[in-house]
Amino acid sequence: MAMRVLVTGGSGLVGRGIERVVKEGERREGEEWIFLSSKDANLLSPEETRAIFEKHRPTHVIHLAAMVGGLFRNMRQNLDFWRSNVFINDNVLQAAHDFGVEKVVSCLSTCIFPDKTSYPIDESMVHNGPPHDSNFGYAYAKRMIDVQNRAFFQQFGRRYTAVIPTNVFGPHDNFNIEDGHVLPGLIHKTFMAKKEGKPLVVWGSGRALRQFIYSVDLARLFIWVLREYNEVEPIILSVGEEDEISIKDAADAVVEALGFGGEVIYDTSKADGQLKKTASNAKLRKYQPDFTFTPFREAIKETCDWFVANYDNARK
Ligand code: NAP
Ligand code: GFB
Repeated sequence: MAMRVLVTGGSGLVGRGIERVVKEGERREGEEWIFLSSKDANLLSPEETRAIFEKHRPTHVIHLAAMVGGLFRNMRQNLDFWRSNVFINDNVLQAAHDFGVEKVVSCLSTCIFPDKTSYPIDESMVHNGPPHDSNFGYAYAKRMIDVQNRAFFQQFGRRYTAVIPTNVFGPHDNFNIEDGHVLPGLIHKTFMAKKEGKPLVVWGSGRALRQFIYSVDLARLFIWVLREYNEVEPIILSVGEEDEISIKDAADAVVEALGFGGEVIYDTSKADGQLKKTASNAKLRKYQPDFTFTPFREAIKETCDWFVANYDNARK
């Protein structure tokens, strides 16, 4: 029987990427894909969560809905990130089980790994020590998804799993400068600096290292996981260690993409967060040796072009 896929968090950065690739050909004959926003159901409410599962009776779930933010929002709201995400995750996973959903693919993040760790980080290390202090609320809430998946398998034989994306960027991101992630923040700030003839202020030293994955590439890998990946253990979805770049490299790419010619200043009074969280994609490569990622500068250009063209309606 063809899948009926419920995508929680379908209106966000990752959800919109999945919606795009589904519409562009990934959807198979007879499949139904339903993309939810919080207007369809507030997943903090067990009743609203059950009602939306009752309404759609999905066979599969991609669970993206979460309270999400960049380094600085996490540093301000660790309790909110913990509570909201634990409630949303428990409501969704329990409803999936109660309504007999065959498979759920949830979402962790490479920023939830132990702060003190050897490199490269791999999937076996999720619980090997406390996460970085900047986002411990979010990190522990996300780790509980993995705990719950293992418990659902042991107690009920459920094959619920999770992916571990690295930092994601792309169209439909949250471009809010205070709350968002680094790339949308830099795109928004560079756009404003160019318009106002002011310097671009990059926060931190620019020395922190990150791996970035384009939302459209992540979307393709997500659909492959939904269809083909059958482990309960999570899988890292990231570009390779060799594609890790500095925040300065990222800023330079945004400056080039937007044609900004002004001064770039580094405000070192602002935190760098984790200096590195280098993740290995060896497990992904074992399954998908030929997958090709969009070149970073090409993806940045596409994202900047989208932002400029959709400035009025973008989340910012
Ligand atoms: P996003 O753009 O902020 O989207 C969040 C989504 O969750 C939105 O669709 C939002 O609905 C929904 N949502 C939030 N609270 C909700 C609630 N109470 N009830 C129902 N829906 C709710 O986030 P994203 O970047 O796409 O992240 C998607 C997933 O990827 C998350 O699980 C996140 O932890 C994970 N992830 C993201 C990154 C990254 O760099 N962005 C990296 C690793 C993992 P509304 O549109 O109605 O607000
Ligand atoms: O994407 P980001 O906010 O989160 O990146 P993390 C923070 C890094 O970018 C720090 C620098 O080194 C900042 O100093 N940075 C420079 C900026 N300019 C800016 C700017 O304008 N905005 C922002 N936000 N940063 C997050 C976790 O860590 O990773 C979340 O806190 C989430 O939980 C996310 O999982 C994927 O990569 O540091």
